[in-house]
Amino acid sequence: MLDIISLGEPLVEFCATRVGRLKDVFLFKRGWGGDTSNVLVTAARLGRTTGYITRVGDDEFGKCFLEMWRREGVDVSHVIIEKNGFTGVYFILLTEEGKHEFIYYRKNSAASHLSPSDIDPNYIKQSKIFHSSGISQAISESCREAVFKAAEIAKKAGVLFSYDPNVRLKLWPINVARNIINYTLELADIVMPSLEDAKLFTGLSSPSEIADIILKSGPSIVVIKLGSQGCLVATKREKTLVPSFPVDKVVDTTGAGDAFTGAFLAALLEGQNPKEAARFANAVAALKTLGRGAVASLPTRKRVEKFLSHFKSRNSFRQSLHDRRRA
Ligand code: KDG
Repeated sequence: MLDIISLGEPLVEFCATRVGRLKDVFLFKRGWGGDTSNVLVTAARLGRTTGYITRVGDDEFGKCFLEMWRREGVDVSHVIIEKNGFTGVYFILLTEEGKHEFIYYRKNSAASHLSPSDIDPNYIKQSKIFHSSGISQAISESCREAVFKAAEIAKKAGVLFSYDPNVRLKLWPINVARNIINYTLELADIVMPSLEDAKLFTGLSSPSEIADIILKSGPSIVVIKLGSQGCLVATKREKTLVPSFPVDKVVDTTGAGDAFTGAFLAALLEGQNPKEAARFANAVAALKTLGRGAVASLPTRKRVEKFLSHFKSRNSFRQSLHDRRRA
């Protein structure tokens, strides 16, 4: 039995090594991306067992991905290598401090050919969480159907369905995105959108109102990711703003939301409550922003624990100063 299974598209990543327009950047750092792959690699680095349902091309990049997942401990038994297919690619342009823009080369990629017939019900039934995203639903109709099939299998088998709407308007128009996302929310148990995305599919702007409206459609846990502000964790009983951790210098926020998602799911599986899981996930997301690309700077558990203990000792030092002043 695996802890987390996901379905979606991996993308080979070329991250600009300096701020600037595509025509002015000559050096790119090769890495690994694709929101659902990022979630699995995060959770695997934190010690959870994970598996991927996807398709890669029978090209060099497909082989590299398989090597990377094996190295990270992600199960690849349900990764299909598509004959004459190609693995998608994206470029990350750094537009200003910590901000980015994505340029995709993915239309008709191997992963976009995923379809319901690629879903092995037993693989999903034997996991604890099935995770997918709006990007997986946007890349093609057949992949969208595959997500729905997998989510329905998960629901019937009592496997939690975790969903990140991850809106990419380069992949589908907002009216289609809105309909599909709002329908999917009704199937999901855990929903983790960024505030920016949630504004697009709800038409609302307050994180608290957004959380309420998503909770009404069915999920039991909603986390609105607020970037440098942390996140709002909402259940039917309470809503809590969980602050982020300050870091010295944000280099690249690509994949920080996926790092959050992978860490949040990993922490829930370890028995942490949603607020504790959100604090842990905020730490993982903060550490991810220290490096370029979606995967290279994902922390190991040891690194996260060291980071958290640093904050704990800083806070207890502050508390003792405060107590001494009051005494
Ligand atoms: O969240 C980061 C991802 O968006 C990135 O790795 C690429 O999956 C990607 C996409 O389609 O934008």
